Amino acid sequence: MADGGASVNGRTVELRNAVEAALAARDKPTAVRVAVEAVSGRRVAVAELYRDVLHPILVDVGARWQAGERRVWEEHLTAATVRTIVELVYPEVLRLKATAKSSGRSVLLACPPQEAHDLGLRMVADRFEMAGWTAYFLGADTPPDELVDAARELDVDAVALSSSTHYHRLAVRHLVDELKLRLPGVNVWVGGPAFAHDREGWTEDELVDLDVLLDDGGERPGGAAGE
Ligand code: B12
Repeated sequence: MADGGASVNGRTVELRNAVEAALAARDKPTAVRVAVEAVSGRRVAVAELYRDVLHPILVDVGARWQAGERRVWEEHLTAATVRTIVELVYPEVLRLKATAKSSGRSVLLACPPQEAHDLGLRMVADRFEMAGWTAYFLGADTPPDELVDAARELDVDAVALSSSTHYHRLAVRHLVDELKLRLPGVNVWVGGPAFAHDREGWTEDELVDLDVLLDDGGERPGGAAGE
C-alpha cells in the first residue's frame, strides 16, 4: 500500500527504469511483465503508470527518433509494447471503475481522419472509466460519418478527439464545428499535443483539462486518492 508521495514516485521511477531496460534489450515479455505486475500488485496506480512511466517513455523514443538515435521500427516496437501493457491493465481499470461513483455520463473517444496516434487517447479512455464514466474508444483515423453514427447510436454525452500535430488543427476545427451542428447537445472536446503550446481558436469548453473535468484527485494504488 502506498505510504506517501515520495515513495510512490520512487516506485514509478524504478518501474520506468525497468521497462526502459527491457525495451533496450528488445525484451517485450519482461517489459510487459514488470509493468503489469506493478499494477496488479498495487505498487503503482494505472494513472501513475500512464503519466509517469509510459507517457515519458513514448515521448523519449519520439525525441530520440527525431534526433536520429532511434530507428522507425524501434519507435514502433516501443509503441506496440506499450499498447500490450495498456490492454493488460484493463482489469485493474474495471476494478477501479467498480469502486468509483458512477458519473452517469458517457463519452465517445476517437481520432480524426489521418490521425494514427491513438495511444494517448486510449489512456484517456481509461481515465474516464476509472472516474465512473462509460467510455467508448474507437481509435485511430475515424471517418466523421462513423463518429456521428456512433455518437447517436450510443447516445453519448460527449465526443473526445485527439490530435498529435498542429498541422491538423484547422482540419480538427472544421470537424468540431461539423460535429456540433450534427450532434446538438453533445459536448465536443479536443486534446493532445496539437494544442499543447497554443489555445488560440479554442474555447475552454472545447479544449478541456482532464484533471479539472474528471476532478478525480489523482488515482493512487489501492484506489484511494492522496494516500
Ligand atoms: C508512438 C508514436 C507513433 C506511433 C503511433 C502509435 C499509436 N497507435 O498511437 C506511429 C508509429 C503510428 C506514429 C506515426 C507517425 N508519427 Co508519431 N509519434 C509517436 C510518439 C513516439 C509517441 C506518441 C504517444 O503515444 N505519446 C504518448 C501519449 C500518452 O501522449 P499524448 O498522445 O500526448 O496523449 C496524452 C495527452 O496529450 C492527453 N490527450 C491526448 N489526446 C487527448 C484528447 C482529449 C480530449 C484530452 C482531454 C486529452 C488528450 O492525454 C494523453 C495522456 O496523458 C510521438 C512522440 C511524442 N513526443 O509524443 C511521435 C510523434 C507524435 N510522431 C510524429 C510523426 C512525425 C509521425 C509520422 C508522421 C511519422 C512518419 N513519417 O510516418 C507518423 C504519422 C502517422 C499519422 N498519420 O498520424 C511526430 C509529430 C511531429 C509534429 N509536431 O507534427 C512526433 C512528435 C515524433 C517527433 N518527435 O517528431 N507515431
